[in-house]
Amino acid sequence: MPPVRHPLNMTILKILEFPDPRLRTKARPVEKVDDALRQLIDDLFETMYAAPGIGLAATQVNFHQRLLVADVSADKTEPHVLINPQILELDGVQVTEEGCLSVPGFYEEVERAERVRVCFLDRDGVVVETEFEGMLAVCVQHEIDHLQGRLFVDYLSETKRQRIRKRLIKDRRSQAAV
Ligand code: GNR
Ligand code: NI
Repeated sequence: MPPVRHPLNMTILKILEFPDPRLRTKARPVEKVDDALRQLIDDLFETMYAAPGIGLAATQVNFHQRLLVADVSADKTEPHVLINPQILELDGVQVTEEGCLSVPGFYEEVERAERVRVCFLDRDGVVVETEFEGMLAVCVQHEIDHLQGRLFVDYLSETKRQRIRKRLIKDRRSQAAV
């Protein structure tokens, strides 16, 4: 299926699903924040909002550069773009039920830091240093994991991960048969 074209030249991109080996790719730093990158950022938002999801890493759409978007607000009015994010400090602990657009239909508790201090470039290429907390901190840690080829299922037991893996492969096989 071709990608779905939207007004204003936005595109909903195809999201890779576990256990696709491409999700294990370690992203390289973005070298230049230009209009082509901003087009991809718009497509990431369009894809994330359409899913719907609260975050999306470039890795999930098979683009292997350090770039993520997030919006955990209820009314979807607080978009965040992090280019070349680096974690400076983690503190506190929180456990939340996580899901992932690349692991559709599965939700499991994961322990993360309560607060994360990060340095990144914004969509104009300006260096920003900020602290995120609560759900936004969970989301940013989850997305930075994607950029390193790590998924939330990696924090689960081998048994649980295998069960999820087999179920997703089976579901996809039956979808393909329709
Ligand atoms: O939409 C998403 N919801 C979510 C819920 C709890 C913890 C993390 C997330 S991120 C996820 C979207 C996604 O897969 N981002 O990579
Ligand atoms: Ni995810």
